[in-house]
Amino acid sequence: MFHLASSLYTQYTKREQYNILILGLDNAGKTTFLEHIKLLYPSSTETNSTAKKKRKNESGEGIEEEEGESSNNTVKLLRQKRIFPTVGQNTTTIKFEGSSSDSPMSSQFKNINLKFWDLGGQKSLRNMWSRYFKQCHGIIFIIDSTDTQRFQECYDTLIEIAHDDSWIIDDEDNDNIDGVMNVPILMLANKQDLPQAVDLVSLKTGVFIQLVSELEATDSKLLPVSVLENQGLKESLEWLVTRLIYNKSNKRPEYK
Ligand SMILES: Nc1nc2c(ncn2[C@@H]2O[C@H](COP(=O)(O)OP(=O)(O)O)[C@@H](O)[C@H]2O)c(=O)[nH]1
Ligand SMILES: [Mg+2]
Repeated sequence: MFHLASSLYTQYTKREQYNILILGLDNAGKTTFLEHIKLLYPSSTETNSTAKKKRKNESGEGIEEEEGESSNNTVKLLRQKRIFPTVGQNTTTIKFEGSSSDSPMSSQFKNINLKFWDLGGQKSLRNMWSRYFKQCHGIIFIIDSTDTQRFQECYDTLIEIAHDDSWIIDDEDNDNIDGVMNVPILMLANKQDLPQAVDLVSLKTGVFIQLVSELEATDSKLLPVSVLENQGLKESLEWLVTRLIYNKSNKRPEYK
């Protein structure tokens, strides 16, 4: 009885927090994505070592920020930021809100925090990713739609993620003994603002044609976006949050 009462208390007084990994090859737009999310949801908090490093103004990592964050013009603000290749990780937590209160999902979108990890995408850093799989509730995989030379590498990297041994979890919280990736994966075909970007249909029928069957039962979606121009960002995030909520019984959120 006490247990039931305390879990009800937790559910109604605390926010659900979902951890999301932002993955993809280097130069795909992962850090730009995170920076734009921070501008779109100004309640964000940086909680990581990168932020401290940045304040100390050490070289080689992170973003230099400029004045004027209160403006609504997030595209312009984003362009003022200087984004360097990520060496460590950037972490940000936002209070998520649906874009429209008329949406049938809007009541479900209440009291949700999203914690993002932007991990370095260079080949040498990718073997670190799996350390985060057990704690994550969802994955955003960003693809540079103009980098046709590396589509195969994107595909191979996605398959490696899906078949990683870390998904084999057998403890009292999670019972995923069959080793299938048990979190939703949102693939973003980024840089659609550029004329040389490959469109969604060509992406789906090209190298990625096998992907859906390779991802097996995993909840997945491939959407076109321009992270820099704020095209498709809120819609993408809403898809992901809907799937995180749907997957709640598989992968419980943290309560904060
Ligand atoms: N044109 C265009 N450039 C983008 C977009 N997103 C990111 N970029 C650029 O791609 C480069 C790499 O971005 P970054 O976020 O550092 O990639 P990361 O290595 O995946 O973190 C930067 O020069 C960004 O300005 C986009 O949607 N459109
Ligand atoms: Mg980066």
